[in-house]
Amino acid sequence: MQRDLIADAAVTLEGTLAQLQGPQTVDVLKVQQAIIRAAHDFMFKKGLVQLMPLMLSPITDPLNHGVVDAAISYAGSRWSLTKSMIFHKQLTLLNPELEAIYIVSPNVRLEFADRAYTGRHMFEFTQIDFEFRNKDGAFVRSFMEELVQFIFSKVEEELPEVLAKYRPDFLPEIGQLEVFRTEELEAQYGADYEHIKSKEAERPFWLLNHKREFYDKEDPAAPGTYLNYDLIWNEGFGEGLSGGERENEYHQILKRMDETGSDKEAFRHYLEVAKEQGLPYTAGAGFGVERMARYICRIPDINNVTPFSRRPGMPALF
Ligand code: ASN
Repeated sequence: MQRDLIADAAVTLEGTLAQLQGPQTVDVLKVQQAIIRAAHDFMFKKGLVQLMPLMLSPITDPLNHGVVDAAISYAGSRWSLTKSMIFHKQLTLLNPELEAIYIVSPNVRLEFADRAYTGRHMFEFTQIDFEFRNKDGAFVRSFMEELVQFIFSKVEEELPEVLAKYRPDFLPEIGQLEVFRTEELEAQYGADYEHIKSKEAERPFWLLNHKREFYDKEDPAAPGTYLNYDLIWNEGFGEGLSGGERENEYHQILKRMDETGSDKEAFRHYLEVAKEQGLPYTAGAGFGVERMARYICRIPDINNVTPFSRRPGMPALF
């Protein structure tokens, strides 16, 4: 996306204060609040138990792209700021009393400056992250469809004046979303398939099979493909959620770690649990709160969704 004046001015005190005090910021904050309240309500109704967020951990999400390492030494250990709580979700479900959990999870991902103007990246953000034991991807996708519909209905009911400003044509009906596969879209549209399809689509859609982190399960029926899924917002807003069924068998995790070049030593306790006790079979996903607010309010640059600039690779004053 193009650089815009407000965004560039955000590194000056004047620009920072303009964003902090602007009316759009208040609208967006109300939308985010409505999203989180509705998500809590929905999760409670569906019986998911809330886990408090952890900001520091000896292991965290390796992600499928490089970021600046955010780690500190403390108590004789090396701790990373959590990029997601993926492993904590899976480990928490070792407790036999828990079937499903969720977290309102602040994530720090110190992206490089090449992501400064994608419109979709901030170097810290919040995702609502959830995980089910003994459920598959199809279950998680229909859970998410119901959740998005519930959130959209609440936003429409509670904030009609905000929606009238940004989305007078209303939010789309969710129902059952169309499902595509990465390899199909790539064959049809070329390398930029996700962006092109996101711009063309009239409603959000699912995109299956990304080659990603070692924890997303490889399809045993079709090795080399993965049982994961992204929810892609239409109108060009792009990825809003990612999730998958998880690798839980020790040898398969090792194989996937070899393929992705992961640091086995850093994950030794996780691997020990997988080997000695066995990890539960789980599936889940997480969606970005700021990205959903950006979609609802049709804001081109996600850095205008926050009162405090968090643009990748760029300084901020507060
Ligand atoms: N929340 C995502 C998941 O459940 C992981 C992530 O944020 N990278 O798969």
